[in-house]
Amino acid sequence: MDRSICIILMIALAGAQASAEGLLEPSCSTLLTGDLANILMVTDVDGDGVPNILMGTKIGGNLHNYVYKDADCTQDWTHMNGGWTYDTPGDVRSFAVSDLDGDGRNQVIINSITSSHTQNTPKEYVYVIHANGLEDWDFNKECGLSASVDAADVDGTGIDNVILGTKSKKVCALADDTKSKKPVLWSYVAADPVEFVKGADMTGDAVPEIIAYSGGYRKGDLTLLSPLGQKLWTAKISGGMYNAMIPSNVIKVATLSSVGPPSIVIGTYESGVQAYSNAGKLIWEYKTGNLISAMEVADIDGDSDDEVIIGSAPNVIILDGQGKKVASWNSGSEKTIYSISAYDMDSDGKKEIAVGTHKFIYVLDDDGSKYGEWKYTVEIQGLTKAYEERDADAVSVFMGDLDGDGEAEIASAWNWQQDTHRGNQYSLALRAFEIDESYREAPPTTTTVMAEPEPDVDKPTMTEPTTTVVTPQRDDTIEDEPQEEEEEEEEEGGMCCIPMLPAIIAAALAVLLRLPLAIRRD
Ligand SMILES: [Ca+2]
Ligand SMILES: [Ca+2]
Ligand SMILES: [Ca+2]
Ligand SMILES: [Ca+2]
Repeated sequence: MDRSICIILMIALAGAQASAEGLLEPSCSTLLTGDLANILMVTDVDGDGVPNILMGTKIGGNLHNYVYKDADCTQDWTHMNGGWTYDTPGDVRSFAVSDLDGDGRNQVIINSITSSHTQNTPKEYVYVIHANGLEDWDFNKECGLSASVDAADVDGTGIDNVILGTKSKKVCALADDTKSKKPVLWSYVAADPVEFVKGADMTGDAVPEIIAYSGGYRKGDLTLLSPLGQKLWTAKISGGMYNAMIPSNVIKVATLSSVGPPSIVIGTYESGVQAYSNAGKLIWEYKTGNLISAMEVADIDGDSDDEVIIGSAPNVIILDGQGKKVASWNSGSEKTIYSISAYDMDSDGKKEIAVGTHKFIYVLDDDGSKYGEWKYTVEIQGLTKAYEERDADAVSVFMGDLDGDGEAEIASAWNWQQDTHRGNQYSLALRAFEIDESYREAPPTTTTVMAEPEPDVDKPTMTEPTTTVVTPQRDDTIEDEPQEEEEEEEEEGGMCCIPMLPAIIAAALAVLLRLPLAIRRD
C-alpha cells in the first residue's frame, strides 16, 4: 500500500485501551494498517528451538514471520531475530510448513488467492519460501487457482509432497521434484471448488490419506482420498460450511477414542458439529442452533481421548469423544467466536482454553469456567471526528510456549476497521501476552465489595462513542452477527428531537396567542 497513507493513519491511531490488571499481561504488539489477519500458526520453522509465529493476511497478502523470544516490543518485531515478511500479493488463508528438499530445514508453502477486499490477484497461487524468507519456487501450471495447501508424503519417499485443493475443483499431489517434466503426481476432480486439503494417516499404515472439503453455497462434500488420489468415500455435509470461514478452523482430525482409528470432526453452517469415522460413517452430531464458527480438538482432561471444543455464539462447549457435552460457557454476547486454542498453561495436566471473540480474549479453565479475560478497544483519532472507539475482533488466538522457556504465552491477531473519507480503513494488530497464573477472576455470583466488578459485555462501556459512526461494510462478516451498538445510538439520537417538535410549536403558539388576549383584558 501507499507508504504516506500508511504513516498518516498510523499517526491518526491514538492508541489502544485495554483492561489493566488481569490474567493476560500485554507484552509485544505490532500495528499493521491497511490489512486484516486471517490465521496464525505457531511452529518452529527454522529449527532453532524457538517457535515462529506465522500470520497470513487478507488484504496485503502477506505471510509474516514473528519471533517472540527476546523481541524488542518497541520495534517491528517481524524483522528481529530472523523474522521476515513475504508479500504474495493476494489473500493468504492457507499455508503449511515442511522440509520439502530433505536438507533438514523447513520450507513454508504459501497459498494466496484473489483478495475479496481489493481484487488483488496474486502473481502465482503457490509460493515455497525458505526459512530465511527467500522464495524457492512457485507453482501455477496445472492445478491452477489453488485455494488450500498442505504437505504429506503420499508416495512414501520420505519427502513430503505438496497437496493442493483448487477453485478449479481439483485435489492435486505434486511430485517431490516439482521441476520435473511431470510435476503433478495425481489429481482428483471434485463436484465443487475445493476449499480445504489436509494430509493425515487415517488408517494406521503410516501413509497419509488426503482429507478434502469441496463446496458451494449451503452445500459441501467431505471426501477422503487414498495416497494415490482415489476416492475412499464422500460424505454430504447438509448446508455445508459457512463460506467466509477459514476451513482449517473448523475441520480437524481427532483421536476421539485412543483405542480406535482417528476421526474427522467438522463444524458446519446448520448441522452443528459432525464426527466421521475413518470409513466415512457419521459417528455423532451435536447441534447448537447456530453456526459453528470456531473449533479445536485437544485432550483437555489428560485421559488420551480428544475432546472437541466448539465455538457457536454465545457458547463455548466442550464435548467428549462421544459427542456428549461435558462443559459449556456462555460469553454473554451474541458476537462471533472466531478462534479457540487449548494448552495446559498452569501445568496441572489439564488444558485451559483460550477463546478469541469480538473485543475479548477469554481464557477458560478445563471445566469451562472463566479464568480471566482481556479486552481490546481501539481508540481512533479520526480524520474528520475527534475520537472514536472501535472494538477489535480477536480473529486468531494461540496459547502455548512462544519463546521456548517452558511457560505459556498467548499470541493473537486482532482486526478492526474505521471509516475515513477514503473509505473503510482496515487495521490489524498482532499482540503477545504473558500469563499471570495466580490471577483468577472472581465468579460472577460474588457480591463482596472487595471483588472487582464483573465487566458486562452486553452493555456499552462508558467510553462508547455517542457521535455518529458510519455503519461498517463488512462483506465477510459472519452474517448472524448482530448490528453494532453504535447504530442504535445513532438512530435514537436522530429520532429523539422529532417527537418534541410539536410540543415546542404548541408552547410557542400558546405564548403568542395569550399575549394579545392579556393586552385586551387590560
Ligand atoms: Ca514424497
Ligand atoms: Ca480427554
Ligand atoms: Ca491446566
Ligand atoms: Ca514461554
